[in-house]
Amino acid sequence: MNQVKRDSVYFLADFHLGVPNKKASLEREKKIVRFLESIKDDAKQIYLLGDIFDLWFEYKYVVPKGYVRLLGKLAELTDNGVKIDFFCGNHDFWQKDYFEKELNIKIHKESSKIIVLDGKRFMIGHGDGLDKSDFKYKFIDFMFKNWASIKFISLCPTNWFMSVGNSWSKKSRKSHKAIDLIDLKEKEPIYVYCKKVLEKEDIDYFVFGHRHIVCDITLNNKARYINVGDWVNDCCYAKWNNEELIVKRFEKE
Ligand SMILES: [Mn+2]
Repeated sequence: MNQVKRDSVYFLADFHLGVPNKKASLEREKKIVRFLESIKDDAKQIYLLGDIFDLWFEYKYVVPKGYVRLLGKLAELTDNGVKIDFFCGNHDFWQKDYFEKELNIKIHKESSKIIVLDGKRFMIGHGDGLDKSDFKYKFIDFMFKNWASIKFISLCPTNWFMSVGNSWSKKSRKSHKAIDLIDLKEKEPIYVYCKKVLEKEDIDYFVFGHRHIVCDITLNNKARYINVGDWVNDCCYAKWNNEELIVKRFEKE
């Protein structure tokens, strides 16, 4: 058997599997699987930066239906030694231990984390809840993510919560659309956050999702803010090849 040399690190986000309907979601899922197949001999690490599912609420004994092609491919990758980390987004925050136990994928619930690759410092995460002074967001965040709410939801009938949850999730995406049209930079919350972090921290690359906008913005003489966009429209990803971080588009390169 040929020895494969895996040395690239990939970042991707916002697949939003499950919407807008089964057909479109399945098509997207197959495309993502083709992408994962294309990098399987090259990737040493994959960071999934959240909102992979449009709604994921995991119960003690039950997980949402569907997505078996993606789950199977992720299992194949980790079985073959590719490391995968999953940063929960605002749509798929309610993970328990299914991904860790079944797929050997590490789950992160923190809003961001600093990782070091080849001496470069990356701050990565989904991209929501970064600004701790945003009280409106913090309140909503608290309502849905605290232990008691999660326990309460898990005791509600599954069918009831999943249908309420799905319609909430659709609304949340619609509200996204309106703000996605704003100018980047000073009006872009993640950009503002990155600038603030740079006042205190030494970071080379900020990599986030959540905004459904692909961007690669220079922040100072070395730091960049990269948003990998979504797979509903953009199908982009960022690749670290040990020297540089490149943003690429799958099947349109
Ligand atoms: Mn999001």
